[in-house]
Amino acid sequence: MANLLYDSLFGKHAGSAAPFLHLPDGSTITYDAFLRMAARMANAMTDMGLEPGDRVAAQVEKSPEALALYAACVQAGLIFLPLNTAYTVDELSYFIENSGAKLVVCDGAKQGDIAPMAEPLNAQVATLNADGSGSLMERANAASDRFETVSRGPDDLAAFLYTSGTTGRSKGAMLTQNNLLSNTEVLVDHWRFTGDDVLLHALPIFHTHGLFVATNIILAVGGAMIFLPKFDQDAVIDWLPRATTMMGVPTFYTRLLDDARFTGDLVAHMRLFISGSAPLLAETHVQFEERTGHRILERYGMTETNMNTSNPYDGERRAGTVGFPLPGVELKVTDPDTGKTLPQGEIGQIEVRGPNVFKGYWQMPEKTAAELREDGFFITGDLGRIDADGYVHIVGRNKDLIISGGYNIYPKEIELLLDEQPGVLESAVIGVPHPDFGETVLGVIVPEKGATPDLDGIMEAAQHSLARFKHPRKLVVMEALPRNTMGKVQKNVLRDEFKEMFTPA
Ligand code: MLC
Ligand code: AMP
Repeated sequence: MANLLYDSLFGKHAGSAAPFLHLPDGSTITYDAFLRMAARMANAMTDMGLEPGDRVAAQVEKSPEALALYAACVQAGLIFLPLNTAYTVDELSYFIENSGAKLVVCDGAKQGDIAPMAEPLNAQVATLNADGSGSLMERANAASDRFETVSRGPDDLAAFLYTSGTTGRSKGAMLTQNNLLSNTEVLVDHWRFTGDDVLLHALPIFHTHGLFVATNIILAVGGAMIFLPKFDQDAVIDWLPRATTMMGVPTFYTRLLDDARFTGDLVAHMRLFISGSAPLLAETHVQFEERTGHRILERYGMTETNMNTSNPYDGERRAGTVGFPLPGVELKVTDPDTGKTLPQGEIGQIEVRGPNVFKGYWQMPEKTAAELREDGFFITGDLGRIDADGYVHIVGRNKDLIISGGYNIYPKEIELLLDEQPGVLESAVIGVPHPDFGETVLGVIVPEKGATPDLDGIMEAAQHSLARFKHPRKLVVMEALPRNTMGKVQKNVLRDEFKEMFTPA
């Protein structure tokens, strides 16, 4: 048996001197060098006693070595579990425990905090720093650059990506080799990627967008990536002339449009700009076309499903829509109460089915059953409609979720923390419009009778427990939360009341 994901993305480039990664210092890593580095890492992990099916949790800065760790896991049949570098040690301990990770790879600076937490969970710890140094690479450098690829079937798991839930507990979305590969193949075709493409990669590599959509596509076609550690406006503008394509969250595009150096001339040679992970405002789409002559191609995806829909490559890329279901993906809009398909044009919940849809949540059969129907349709939690021409519009969310700069934030997790703070009776966390991040977090606090909660102290508590991007940008105090007759907090009323807090009219 082969290892289809490894063979299709990585193995076929063995020995190739073609450039894979262009780095900010002007150096280039070829496919061959990258694959040999990955093989060494696969050997290092196998030598540490890891076996196919074991989970490898990685909280590491973006670097060629970090990407090679993904390749090494695929080659060795290990399940790759990338984690946001912003997560605190508190957050991390849950992922390690829940996934049963056998190895945690982290930055050397965090080893002192992570090792004592990992040890009782029987997880080994190895380090990988932003500059590619660390104990994992020491082991790898001493190992052979040949590794016998472990056989894997299409239904075997390739990765766990954690996504938060409405109850505040994160769920590990189990993605199979075929989930990833089938989606990559469709996207390569749909977006016309070839080996001549050079993708400007400024996204993080711990999420679907930067890891699977961007990287897998380039690997599949043998193209190259300009691999920037993060979205740095100056670096992006410097490197754009050498790219053919770019993928980003809407914040990338609004930031570029705010920069006078971002002109039509700078990007006249570009083939394609793609946006996703959060809604792209129609006005951004229009402004972008006016400035550059390019129409951003917007697509819609999720951690659990990879990409579901896309605007067309040829044909009209319609602003404010996410285009059509991708080949092989079925999409329907249903009544949230009955699950029945609604007539075209009506707003309902979006459900999708296809080879892209994940296998379920790790060790959470009830949560899986609640969202993944027996017939294979996944209930996305997004609300949308299909217009007369078949374009899908996302009009809202049926889930209590905030998307800030492309990062998902589940209010419940923050509310649980706020509710525990001294003097706080209850709280509500909402997303309000933000000019840079699209939406941002606002915490509404109701004090206990006679109490005056210490708002600075509360923010400090958030800093300790929660990743920076989840921190409320502001806390406001109210006497009571608005509730409906059933006693449910009316977040829509709060959202309306505070909608101009960061974007005054
Ligand atoms: C950083 N900060 C954020 C933030 N990113 N706060 C809220 N939301 C975010 N997204 C914090 C920083 O820690 C910093 O804290 C402060 O906000 C300002 O930082 P910045 O320098 O302006 O931010 P920057 O580092 O430039 O990051 C912004 C960003 C980044 C938009 C470039 O967040 C990003 O790359 N987002 C992409 C996320 C992504 O890839 N999503 C895909 C998910 S997959 P301080 O301490 O300085 O105040 C998915 C499926 C699909 O959704 O369909 O694709
Ligand atoms: P994640 O769980 O991080 O993968 O985020 C998935 C969610 O991001 C989806 O359920 C949508 O709510 C949102 N999303 C992704 N792409 C788009 C888009 N193009 N427009 C609007 N929302 C999007």
